[in-house]
Amino acid sequence: MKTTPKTIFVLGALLIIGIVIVGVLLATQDTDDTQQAAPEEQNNQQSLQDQEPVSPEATDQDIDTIEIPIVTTTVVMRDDYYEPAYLIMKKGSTIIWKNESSSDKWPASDVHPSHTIYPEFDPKRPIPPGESWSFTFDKAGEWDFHDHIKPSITGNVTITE
Ligand SMILES: [Cu+2]
Repeated sequence: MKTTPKTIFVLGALLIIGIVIVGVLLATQDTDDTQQAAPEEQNNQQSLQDQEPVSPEATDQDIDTIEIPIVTTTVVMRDDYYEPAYLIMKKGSTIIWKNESSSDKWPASDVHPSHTIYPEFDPKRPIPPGESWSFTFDKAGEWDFHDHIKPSITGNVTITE
């Protein structure tokens, strides 16, 4: 093809027509809802992908915010230990102290022998083998306890608000 002014004119006209067609197509796409939604979807997918690496942290936060329920649970009093000896419960929860040992038991709040830290947390009598004593914790705090007859047996109950 010879490079004549006519050829340049034709090529220029084709170029202008091409630019106009591309411009019209782009303008049509901009007003098309489905085409506008696509970038948002990609953004959402991108943000979900961005969140994946932090999901373990989110799980930790979930664990931190798990609500401790109000429960009634049993602490078995063995000859030389509590089972379990450490508990975490919500205020209003109840412990049933069950004596499955061979001798009298007397679970009570520290401090031995006065039990003044949580005075109500004290049956004020021995619990014979095979019997139980229930106590409902209505005060939040960390309460150490012991066996009043054998004070070397100890435990702790944490009561949350
Ligand atoms: Cu005591």
